[in-house]
Amino acid sequence: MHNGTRSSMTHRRTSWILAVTAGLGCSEYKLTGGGDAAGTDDSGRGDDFDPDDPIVDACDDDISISARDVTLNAECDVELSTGTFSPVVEWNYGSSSFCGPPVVAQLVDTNSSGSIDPDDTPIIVLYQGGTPGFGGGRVVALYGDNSGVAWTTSAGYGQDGGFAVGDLDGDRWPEVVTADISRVCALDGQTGAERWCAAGLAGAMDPMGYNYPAIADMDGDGLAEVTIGSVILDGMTGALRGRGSLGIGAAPYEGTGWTGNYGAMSVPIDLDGDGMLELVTGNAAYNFDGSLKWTNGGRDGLVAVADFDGERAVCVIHALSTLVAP
Ligand SMILES: [Ca+2]
Ligand SMILES: [Ca+2]
Ligand SMILES: [Ca+2]
Ligand SMILES: [Ca+2]
Repeated sequence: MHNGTRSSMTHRRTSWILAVTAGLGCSEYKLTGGGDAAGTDDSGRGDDFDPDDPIVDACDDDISISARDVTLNAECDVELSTGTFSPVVEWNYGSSSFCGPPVVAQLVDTNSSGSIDPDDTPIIVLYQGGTPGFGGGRVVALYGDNSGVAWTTSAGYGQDGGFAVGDLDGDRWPEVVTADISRVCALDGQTGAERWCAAGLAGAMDPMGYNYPAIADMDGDGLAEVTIGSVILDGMTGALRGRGSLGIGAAPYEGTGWTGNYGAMSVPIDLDGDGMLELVTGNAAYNFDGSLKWTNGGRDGLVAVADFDGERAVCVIHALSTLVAP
């Protein structure tokens, strides 16, 4: 899977990780087409929260779950159907080991319209090379139609973690955010040119590189911020805007034979509907300046945030270990 002396360790760590976060761990894969490569995740809020509507609620700090009746939404019912799945490799790129999930987005004005639009060919962005646990992989942008490499960086920016894509400076051209083991960088989406790097983030990020940045307008001023672990960065410059003192959105490896934590996957979301997003980790939510909005006094963990019963009360779920019993 990986070259280097730490390959077996990383591989083994990953096997546990996949138990709870399928698709986020390492895999030696080939890129396959044939599907709708234009699917993109929207990191925007996309909710219908009304800041004037007091919503505030939170899940009980007690991690034990007490069951209660909720109305079943039958609109989402899908009848089970079975069949065969026979994927075909449409094209592939490279022969070296890749790690970390790629991202797909329209980054290059392939139809020469003068702007990024839905008809531009989606670009696949991934890390190539590098050293597991240390980063250093170059960033490669591939045309989704197999027409070649759009751009590649000469320097390394990550290896095991993920990317975030969004317009950081408001010029309507997207940037690509990378994450190494202690550094977050923004690259020009059209060329891969480095826009800025924020270094010195060790302790706020996964030391093995399993870091997943996000883009959000944390303070509602119309300008994007970048979040990673317990840190909030200015989207234009990478300057530190806030740094929390507790969790980073990482789950302990306990029970696996390994020590330490996996991941930095914090979630930017408006927990209380006041128009200001909080950065949520497994044991704390941080305000824009990094101060504590909330803490459960417990351990860190991987998190997901949702309103499960439609009562507009947001609940935070956190996994306290990378090991999940069958
Ligand atoms: Ca275009
Ligand atoms: Ca931009
Ligand atoms: Ca902002
Ligand atoms: Ca808020």
